[in-house]
Amino acid sequence: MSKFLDFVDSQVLLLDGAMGTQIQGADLEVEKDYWGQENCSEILNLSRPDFIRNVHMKYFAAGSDAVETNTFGGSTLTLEEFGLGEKTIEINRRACELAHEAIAEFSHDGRPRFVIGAIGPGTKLPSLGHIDYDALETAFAVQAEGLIQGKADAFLVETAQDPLQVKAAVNGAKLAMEKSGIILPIMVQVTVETTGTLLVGSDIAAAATVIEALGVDVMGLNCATGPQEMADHVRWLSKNWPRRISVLPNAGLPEMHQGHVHFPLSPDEMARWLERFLKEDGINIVGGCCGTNENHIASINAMLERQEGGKRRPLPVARTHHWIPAVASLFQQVELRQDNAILSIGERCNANGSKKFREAQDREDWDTCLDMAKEQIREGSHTLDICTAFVGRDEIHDMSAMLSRLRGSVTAPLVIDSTELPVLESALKLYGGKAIINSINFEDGEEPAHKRMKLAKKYGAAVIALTIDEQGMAKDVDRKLEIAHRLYKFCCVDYGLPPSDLMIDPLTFTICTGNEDDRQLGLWTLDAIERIHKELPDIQIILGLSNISFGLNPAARHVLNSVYLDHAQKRGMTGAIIHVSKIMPLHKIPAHEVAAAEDLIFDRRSPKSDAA
Ligand code: THG
Repeated sequence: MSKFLDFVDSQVLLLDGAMGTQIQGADLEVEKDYWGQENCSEILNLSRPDFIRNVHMKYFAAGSDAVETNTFGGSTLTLEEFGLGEKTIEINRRACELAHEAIAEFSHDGRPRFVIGAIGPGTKLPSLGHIDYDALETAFAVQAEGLIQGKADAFLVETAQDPLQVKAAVNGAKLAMEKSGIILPIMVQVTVETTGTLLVGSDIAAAATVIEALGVDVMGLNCATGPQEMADHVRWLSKNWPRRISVLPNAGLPEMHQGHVHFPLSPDEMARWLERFLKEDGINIVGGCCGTNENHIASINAMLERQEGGKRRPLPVARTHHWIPAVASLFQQVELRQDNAILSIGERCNANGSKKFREAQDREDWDTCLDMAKEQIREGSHTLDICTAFVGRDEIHDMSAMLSRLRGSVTAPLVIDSTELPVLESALKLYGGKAIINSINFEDGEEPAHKRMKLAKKYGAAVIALTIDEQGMAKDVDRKLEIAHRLYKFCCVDYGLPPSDLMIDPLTFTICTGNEDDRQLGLWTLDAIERIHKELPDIQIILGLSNISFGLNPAARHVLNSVYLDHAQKRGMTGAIIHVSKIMPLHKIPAHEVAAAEDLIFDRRSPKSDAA
């Protein structure tokens, strides 16, 4: 593991205060110091290295264990706004060097000190359609390359307002690490506004769900508000987030004083709040954002030293957390295991599963498609399956049209249903939530499954996996089990997908063909569900429920679907692709209809059942 993470695990780490506050308080000249570009602080790394180095030294002198590089606006895209895109690597490398030079000035005391490569959000948010994913990822990759060249000890993706931007920044950093062969820890800090959500509307649980799936080392909060307004979100992280936590508040909520922005919290007030987070919430990294300066950091440092009565930093306070496996939309988290219920996946936004959807899609009546999505949520769908595969139409175009509308207007997480890899990837690039990929299988061997798992890991998605292999769809119980175990090994052992994010679909076929060979298919699927649940208790098990009843009239389908769902759930199924409003509780179905459905399901033949 890295020296930086070793430090964080053995003692609370003090980061620095704001760079912006220091820059604003200085007497800098637009032409000379900013080369005529007053809003580009990153120029100072080249034009006034003495000034930036000195800011870092002030923070180290105040007690910081680490400082953030002056690279908040250092992605190629942001620098391009000032005609400096070409200098991205140089600016980021130089910024790190300045922080290292400041550290060198303190080498006499032998204390470890770190350089944290700051990566701000830029000015364009992908979930709002300002910029596309690829352009953003590339811009962050170049910035990260510069930070690596300057020998940053970790990346800090900070002041994040859009989870999709976080994905681009984290993946950009990973690309740069792959290119250089150097692995650094990644921290992500989100900015929760006074509204209680990120700018694009994500609550802390939604943001954490997305960020956890990216495999970062630290999650935290910075900017927008003071510590008081952050307290609920810090508490949420403390109780839920499975890894390390950082908290860098502003010095209170900004106030306007005679045309000037003023941050009200004194250094001591700031230190008291952080002490509370330290003791009550077990946070690992502290520091300050807007309005904090070296006096705030000195106060926080004194507070840390008081904890152990000496010069030693305190250990992070142990906390117990409970991470709940979930997926997320841009707005909220949805747990993959529902209490006494299945995770319902709305089936109707599917070109093959609904005539109404197919026709609306064909005339590009996206409002109607969107209404069908919203209606399913009103009816109680927890998530929505989206499939735009339609012969003669461009599936990527249609999926993108749907996703770019759904992502900002439905609160349910999305299930991307496509057999085409490029369709899956283009959808994931549009989606700021944690999606579910539907699906992978081994029909054409492992190569297609490898490609899909790489997407799942890169964009942080859960995965539906079908019990289909090179020999075809598994029908009997043993074959379903054999493929389920192979899928588990492939996804969870080889790719490290959390078992709770693997949703195995043991596939049910219609039992209503009248063919002798098909009568037991539903029964075998129930037995397979029970055994998979027993042998792989942590994974999810789902079905496309309506398949069971193809061929019957609609009223009979609703009964059979409802009865089958009840049995499957009792055997251990955790989710299903369904038409929620057509599912009836069993006590509302006449007993003889339930019995007839069960005769079909369990292949009990009698004159009565053949009449059903
Ligand atoms: N497993 C997984 N994904 C899946 C399936 C599965 N995705 C597609 C499908 N199967 C699940 N979705 C549906 C959607 C609709 C219907 C069946 C399965 C359905 N529709 C009616 C019909 O075709 O008769 C309604 C038609 C209409 O409204 O026009 O039955 O198994 N992982």
